[in-house]
Amino acid sequence: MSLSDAEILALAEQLDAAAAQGVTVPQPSARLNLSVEEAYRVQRLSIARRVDRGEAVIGMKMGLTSLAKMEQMGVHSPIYAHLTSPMLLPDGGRFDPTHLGQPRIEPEVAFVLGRDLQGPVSPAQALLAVEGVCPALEILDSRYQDFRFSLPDVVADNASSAYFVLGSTVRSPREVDLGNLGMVMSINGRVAQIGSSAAILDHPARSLAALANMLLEVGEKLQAGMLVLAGGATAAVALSPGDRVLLEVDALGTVQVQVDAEG
Ligand code: 0L1
Ligand code: MG
Repeated sequence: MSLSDAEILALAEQLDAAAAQGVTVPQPSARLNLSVEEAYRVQRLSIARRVDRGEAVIGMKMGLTSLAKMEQMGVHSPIYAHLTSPMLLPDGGRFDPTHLGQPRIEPEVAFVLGRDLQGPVSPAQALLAVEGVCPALEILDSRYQDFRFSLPDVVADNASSAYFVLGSTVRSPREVDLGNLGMVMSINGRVAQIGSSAAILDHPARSLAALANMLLEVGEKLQAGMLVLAGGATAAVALSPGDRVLLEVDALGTVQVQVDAEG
């Protein structure tokens, strides 16, 4: 049986409050038969609450795009979520982990759209809408205990989004072959993950096209100027206070972020 509008709104309010306070809540699927479609309605309503508080939607992300991520989280298809203005940190910037319950980080590639992008599109067509590409780090924080969730649960939770950082150097996708770029993520000077852009749905442009095509199903499109995180190339790594993270991507350059130390 489908959820009522009141139940969908109540879930959006609960997840929005949990994200704002850095606390965990029970998974909706523990007591409700939430479909993926209903979970996206929860996600959109929770984002609408942020917009009401003055945040702007500045882009979108794809999640669960690599085999490593799908295996890590026990789910089997890519998902999308929304990026809002306070989530974007400057390259080399820092964040306070005290309002995050269980932060993790993963290496990504990001796109800056030069024009609107509406599905249906192929990966090559999707790339034509891209003005720039850069390395990116995504900081995740699930609103569910121990990152345990079903696919609808994590969709409702805006795909565990917390923060993201973009590299300062943005290249044209016409200058770089994005298909198999080496990616090395180091934490406190030690290599934590090694991957390839090929792990992002086989090619980051495939992920971008998949996003545009999924949005078409709900009558939406990506807009010029939007930022798009194509997805993690490896499993995510848990962060601790004081950690310094550096991502190096072949041909694209670097991006860095630091977790504030405790006290
Ligand atoms: O960006 C992602 O791939 C996150 C998707 C949600 C699963 C997770 O919390 O890692
Ligand atoms: Mg991600």
